[in-house]
Amino acid sequence: PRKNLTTSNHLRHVESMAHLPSGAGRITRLNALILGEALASEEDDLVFPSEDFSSQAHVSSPQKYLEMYQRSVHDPSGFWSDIASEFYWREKWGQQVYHENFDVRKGKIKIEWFKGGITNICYNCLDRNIESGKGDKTAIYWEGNEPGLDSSMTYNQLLARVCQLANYLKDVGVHKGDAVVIYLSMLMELPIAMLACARIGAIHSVVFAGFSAESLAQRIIDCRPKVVITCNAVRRGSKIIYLKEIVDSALLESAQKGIVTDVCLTYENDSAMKKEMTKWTKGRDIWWQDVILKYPVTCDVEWVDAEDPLFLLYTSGSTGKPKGVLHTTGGYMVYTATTFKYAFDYKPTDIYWCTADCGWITGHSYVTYGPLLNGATVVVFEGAPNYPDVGRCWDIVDKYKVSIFYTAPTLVRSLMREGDEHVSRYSRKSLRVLGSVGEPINPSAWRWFFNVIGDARCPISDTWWQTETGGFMITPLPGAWTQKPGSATFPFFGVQPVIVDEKGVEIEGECSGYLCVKRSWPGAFRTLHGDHERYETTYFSAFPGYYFSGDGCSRDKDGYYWLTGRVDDVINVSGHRIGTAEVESALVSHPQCAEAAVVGVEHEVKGQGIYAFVTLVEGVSCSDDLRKSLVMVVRNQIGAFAAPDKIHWAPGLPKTRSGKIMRRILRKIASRQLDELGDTSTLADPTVVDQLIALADR
Ligand code: 6R9
Repeated sequence: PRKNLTTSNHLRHVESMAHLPSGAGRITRLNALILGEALASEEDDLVFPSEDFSSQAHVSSPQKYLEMYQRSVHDPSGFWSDIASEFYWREKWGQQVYHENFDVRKGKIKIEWFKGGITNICYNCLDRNIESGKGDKTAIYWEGNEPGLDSSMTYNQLLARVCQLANYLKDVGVHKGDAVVIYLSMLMELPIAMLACARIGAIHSVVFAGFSAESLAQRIIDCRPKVVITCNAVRRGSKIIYLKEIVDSALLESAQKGIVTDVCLTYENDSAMKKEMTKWTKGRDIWWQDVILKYPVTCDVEWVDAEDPLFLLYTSGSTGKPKGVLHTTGGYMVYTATTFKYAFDYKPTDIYWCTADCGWITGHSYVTYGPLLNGATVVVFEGAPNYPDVGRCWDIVDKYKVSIFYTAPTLVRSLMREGDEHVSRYSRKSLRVLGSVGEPINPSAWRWFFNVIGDARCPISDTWWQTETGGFMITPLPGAWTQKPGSATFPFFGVQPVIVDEKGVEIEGECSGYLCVKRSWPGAFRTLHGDHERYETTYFSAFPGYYFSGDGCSRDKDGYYWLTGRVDDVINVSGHRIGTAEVESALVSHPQCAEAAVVGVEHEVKGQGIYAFVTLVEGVSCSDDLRKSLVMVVRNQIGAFAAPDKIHWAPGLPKTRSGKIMRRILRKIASRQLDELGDTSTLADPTVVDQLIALADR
């Protein structure tokens, strides 16, 4: 049942959407809906914002969006300078607001925004908000893994804590441009550490605390940090994870490769583990609590150029080596702040909770920077959403009166399976806006999120974006227009998405193809650390003239965008990007594995699951123990979240005569779509396909 559906609402939106520009929201066939007839397809399933919501929204109608959108693409300099001027700049940027070369055929890819502008993002998050009277406002509510364990911090207190750490980092020799690796769970100290680095112009590289020692070592070797920040252990659900031990092995491994880290600053998380129990390397390891409190609570800001690097965040690509995505300061600041404000219709009275971990881009842009730049109150949650029970999220929502709740489809699906009663026993009255990120949200999960969690009251911002884009690219603006469950709707200000065919030719109107972006936007990444060439070949060479996202996409008759998932060798498991090549190289490092090929398969909760075809070394036979030990290798080399869901024993793999594995066939076998295998005659040995099918359920 569609609530909030009134004829007057309908007509208002239909009329106004009809004026959207080409590609953006032209509604033509609404008669069926207006007459209340059955919906022909998902594309015709519409959810209308309520008058109440729209009338108070920052962007209250399609026309308002259109005016702003058109200005943002016709006059990007004017549009973004006006917004940037709301921040503090020590010195204003130069004559040219932005500079871009998006076309490999015209030379080196280069993106610059606000070059010459001198600023500091930590100053803009904290000092600027304090100066405007928000010093006593709560910046962070921290909720621990165990219910009842919590704390909070005002903007004044947060600034003091950030300054103490910043002073310490300077004292141990961290200078502007130096890297600092942060390997922490969702403690208050994680955003504090990010902000402290930003304050002194150091480049932070947060590594998700679910990554293994080997993955951490790989990242340490790549960015050579002066300091690694961690804690001794964390509780997550009913488990304890010994982070410091993982860091110890990573530091050992990187030292063996000649990369020595001088300082390992360790926070004593005494709710998980006592100091005395922690293994210690004298001279290198320092307890956070022993040193930080001695430092002054004020710290001068290192003023940096808008184009000075802010952080590196590693992400999976289609080769085994993770890519160090580099974001710079000024454009990222303006972009995350603006997207946060509009896509969540943020108001100063909101309490905002994003369930993402700061180890991923969502935690960078929308736990730390975007919200704090807006002076928002943010909930930081250490624990697991199903601990001690599956009602925990709504318990937290009620406890802090959360009004904006931003999460991933995988969590929505997993809670949906548990039943509505775990939701309905909580009030959730404070909720106003919901958000989704990480993977496409299927319409049924969208409906459940909307009807059950949000009581059919709260618009859902299904935000499509990537580590590389820094902030939202295609997203609903709550209240501005009609939503379609499962569609990310329309581009954000300044974003010009295009859909191209295999030849890189732009397709207009209703179509599907590869999602690219035509022009730069302030939050775009500027390079891959130490490998500008890979940046150009991965993102700008597939379809010259465009940034290629790696995602497939379609645009419907009304101009709505529908993301369909990765088209490269990347699997999206619970919203985490995992390169098939990384999993394969972990598997083949097992002494009994001769060859491996990994594909993604549909998974009810995780979105995609990891399905591995494994060929064993001559003479080795398959067994359950071997299966377990193969999974173990992946857990140890990448992290538990990358563990294969299925190991399929493969006497051989389908290969072309030139030796290329035909993944298309493997995907069909993995999803048991055996009548859709297609042409197998070009295979070097077509009989392997039958052998694989025969072994499918062994
Ligand atoms: C923010 C983030 C990026 C990939 C991206 C796409 C998928 C993210 C999505 C979505 C459909 C959405 N993705 N949000 N697909 N609808 N709302 O997740 O960054 O970890 O770099 O992943 O995630 O496939 O290409 P990242």
